[in-house]
Order: sequence, then C-alpha cells, then structure tokens
Amino acid sequence: GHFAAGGVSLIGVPTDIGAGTLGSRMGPEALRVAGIAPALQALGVKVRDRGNLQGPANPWLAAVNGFRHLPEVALWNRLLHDAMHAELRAGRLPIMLGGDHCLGIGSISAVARHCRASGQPLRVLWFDAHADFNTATLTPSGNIHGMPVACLCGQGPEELTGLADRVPAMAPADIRQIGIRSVDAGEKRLVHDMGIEVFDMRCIDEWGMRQVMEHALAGVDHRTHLHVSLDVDFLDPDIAPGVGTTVRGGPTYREAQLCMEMIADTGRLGSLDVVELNPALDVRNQTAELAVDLIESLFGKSTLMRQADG
Ligand code: B3U
Ligand code: MN
Ligand code: MN
Repeated sequence: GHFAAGGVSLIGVPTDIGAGTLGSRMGPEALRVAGIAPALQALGVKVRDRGNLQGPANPWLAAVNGFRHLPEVALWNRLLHDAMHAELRAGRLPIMLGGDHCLGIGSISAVARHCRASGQPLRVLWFDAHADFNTATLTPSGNIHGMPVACLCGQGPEELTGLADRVPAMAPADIRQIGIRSVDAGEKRLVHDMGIEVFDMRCIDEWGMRQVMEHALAGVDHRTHLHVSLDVDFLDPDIAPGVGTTVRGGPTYREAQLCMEMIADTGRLGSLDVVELNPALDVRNQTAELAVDLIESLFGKSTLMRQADG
C-alpha cells in the first residue's frame, strides 16, 4: 500500500515566535487556502485536519541571555511534540503546518522518540537556505528559528534539548542538510565539528540535484522513517517570495520537484514540516501554492504511470 496508508494528519502551528519577521503565524491558513487537504485527497490519501494548536502570543521582545522568547518557544514546542507524537503512535503521518522553523525542535524530537520506541532508523532531510545551527553565544539575532538543529543535537538550553526521551534527541549522523547557502561564521565551525552532512548550493551546482539526493538518501532501507523538514526559504526567492529570510541563488522549481519525487520513490516518508511560509510577504499566495505543488510530488504525484502504480 501507499506509505500514507494510515492517513495524514494536518497540525497547524500558527506562530512566528522564533522568527525575526512577523507573519509566519499565518502560514497554516495560507496552506489550507492553497488547497493542501484536497490536493492530498486527490492522490488517494485520507486527510484529517486537526486544526491549529493554541499557544502564547508573540511579545516581540529583545533577546535575554542570547534567546528571544525562550519560554514561549519552549511552550509551543512542548505542545507540538505531544501532538506529533500522538499522531505517530496512532499510525498516522503528521504534517506540521508552520509557523517558523523553531518548531522543528518539537516536531523532530517527537519523531526521534517514536523511532526509538518502534525500533526504526531515522533519516531527517533538512531543506533550507540556512544551517539553523546557532547557539546563544553564536547567534547574530537571538532568533530561535536559527537554532533548531543545534537544539536537536543537544546544543542548547534544557527547555529545548530535553523534549524527548533522551538528550540529544537526535544523532547528528541522522540528518542531511540540502540547499544551504547562508551560514554564520561561528555556526560554520560548529556544523563542521558536529560532523553534519551538508549538501550546499555549490554541491548542487557541481553534482546536480539527482546525485545530491542519491547521496542524501543513501542507506535508507525498508524500515527507515524519513522526516522531511521543508523551510520554504530553501527555494529560490524568484519562485518563493513569501519568506522572511530570502537568500538568492536557491534551487529552481524543477530541482525542487525532483527532490520531492525522489523522496516519494523511496516509499519511506513518515512525517513532514512545512515552515517559514510568510503570507504577509507573499504575492497572491504563490509561495503557498508552490509548497502544495511540491507536497503533491512528495506524496507520489507523477506525470506518467509509474511502477508503483501497478
Ligand atoms: N543565521 C541567521 C539567520 C537565519 C537562520 N535561520 C533563519 N534565519 N531562518 C540567524 O539569525 O540565526
Ligand atoms: Mn530554517
Ligand atoms: Mn531558512
């Protein structure tokens, strides 16, 4: 059967609590308006929209000890961790509709915990212009959406590193980063020292997206749980303007489609984050529509009959 045979659950997380620009709190609604649920249903996937989580407002304060809004970020992520974990335990494929990328902490900590309980190997594919590996001392902004991968790997405050059954929630060896093109100076050192496998834009230029994805998916087997964390700033700003932290020189529409199709072909997708979509900066919801387009490919939409279609 289809990898989403147990059905998909949409979890809206309307907050920009970890971002440096307001607006990604409107991301969940923009994705619904762009038709995420009917698009998946048209592919034969059962969809349950769980609505939105409710958490603290964004107080828009300066950083305290290197973090902006740490208590609020921790609370949103605890709520999300519990919601994601419940869906995974029920055998469903959760899609987190963000929200900013600080929410990757709650989402992926829940996935990692579930994988340990079910004895499945985990592979996280982190699509982003940024490495999101800052710490309180390295961050140029204090914005926690620049820190989730560090927190998941055990580098961060205990409120954020301790959401799962162990610290670190995830091994650095379980993640692959794709599309990276903006890394701060100290962050660069830490990414290197932690041994994170990064396929940056230079790598995509030299090898092509197909070979990059073959490497990123190497070792994925019939038991692997694949988690995709899609920061929409991964995409080139020409096609995805609805983001607070655009960085020029990102993947094209075609390259992004190929990524999603190659993941679908593994049949191992187990959970998904769609984050950093900022409708306040978008043009006629085109970035949300593009995200839905990519998600269709991720769930197996293809132009021609494929072997998997029988
Ligand atoms: N590295 C910068 C910018 C940034 C990281 N992630 C996002 N922006 N979305 C920082 O503030 O940590
Ligand atoms: Mn990010
Ligand atoms: Mn980013």
